[in-house]
Amino acid sequence: MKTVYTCFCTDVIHEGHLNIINESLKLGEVTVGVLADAASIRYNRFPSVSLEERIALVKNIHGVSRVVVQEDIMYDKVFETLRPDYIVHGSNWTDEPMRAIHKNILKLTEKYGGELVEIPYTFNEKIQRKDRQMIEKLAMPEFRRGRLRKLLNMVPIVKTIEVHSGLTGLIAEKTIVVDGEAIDQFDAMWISSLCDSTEKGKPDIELVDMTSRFRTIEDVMEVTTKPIIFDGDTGGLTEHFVYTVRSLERMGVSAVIIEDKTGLKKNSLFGTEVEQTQAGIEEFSAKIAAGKRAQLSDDFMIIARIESLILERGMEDALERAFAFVGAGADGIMIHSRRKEPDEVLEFCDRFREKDKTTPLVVVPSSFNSVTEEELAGHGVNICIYANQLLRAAFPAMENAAKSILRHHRAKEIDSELMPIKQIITLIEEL
Ligand code: SPV
Ligand code: MG
Repeated sequence: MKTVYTCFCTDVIHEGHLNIINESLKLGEVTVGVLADAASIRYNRFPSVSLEERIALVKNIHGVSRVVVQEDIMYDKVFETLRPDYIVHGSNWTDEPMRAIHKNILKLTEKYGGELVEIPYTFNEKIQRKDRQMIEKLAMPEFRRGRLRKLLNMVPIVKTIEVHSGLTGLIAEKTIVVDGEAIDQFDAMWISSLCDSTEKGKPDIELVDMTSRFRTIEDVMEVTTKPIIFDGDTGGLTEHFVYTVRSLERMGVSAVIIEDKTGLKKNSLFGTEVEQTQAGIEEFSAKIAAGKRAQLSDDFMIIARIESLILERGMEDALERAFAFVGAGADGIMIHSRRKEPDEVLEFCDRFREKDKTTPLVVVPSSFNSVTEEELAGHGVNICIYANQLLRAAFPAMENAAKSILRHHRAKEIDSELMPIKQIITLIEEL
């Protein structure tokens, strides 16, 4: 009997999948691969049910002889180990990353033999509704909040991009790049105080109040499913911070990062060019402990950010603070620097990891931007935040458009650099 293999990357079984199984059964004995979580988040989205549940769903389908876990979205291991006579796949190859997968399967059938059988993709209103339900579920506070902790156990480094609006949220949510056979997308989003303030034409000095900051979170949440890390500045008064923790948890935010500064906060990238005061270890530890006491859910994280390197107080001070803040209950440590090179940050991470193997480490490589995610992960970093790049990309592009219109007294000259009108009017899908 011939062997047939098909892979499911889904949380629900609908008529499209049943059709694939029925067509596969006409060819031989059917093995179904269930795509592993880590591959699923790179290729598509975070699964809304566990791998075990997905396996059970597939096992229950009449006619399926065997279920295996497919670890990678590309089929190399499938061919090496199973050598199927037929690979059955939906014929939806028009966009990336499907095109890359198509290429990969064709390459492998050439090498190992076997035949790709394409089944017309079933897509109707009922299936579309199911798909939307899955996405909506991922966006719900209860489901979204705990996802950062899950990601920390799943990926070498949580790649986090700054967002400050619904539109930038969509970029973080949907941008996928295909590089040969590697597929990548961001894991999480950072609501930066710098970008949230700048977007509103305000300086980054805790002037934009929490109500407004929360409104930004809501705008992002409305159109995304990925977990959110909130830049909580200094956390404000401890008496206020405890309420902020509750509100963030309720909204479904995964983590807040607060920095050990006191008084008027200025952006860290000014360093010692402006007057900034670091909070005392005891004072800041008390704020963290109060936040942890106020927290209701298990999954929310309070991450302590250390400004000793920014304020040139030295490595020993940074390390002393890190261990003290972990002792006070911090769920993670962010170490910041504004040097051009990553050396001091990497040294901090190495020395921290000598004593603490588990507490998540967060790094924001804005000035030391030559460092790669892989290098950071190699030094024990768990979360890498690209804290301001989307806003810094947008401003010069918008200013350039404004100048061109002023110079030419019309908009024709800038048009070739702009998104086509057809694209902007269809960019946001209607329900
Ligand atoms: C932010 O993005 O607002 C940050 C990171 O806090 S930094 O601007 O580098 O201080
Ligand atoms: Mg900030």
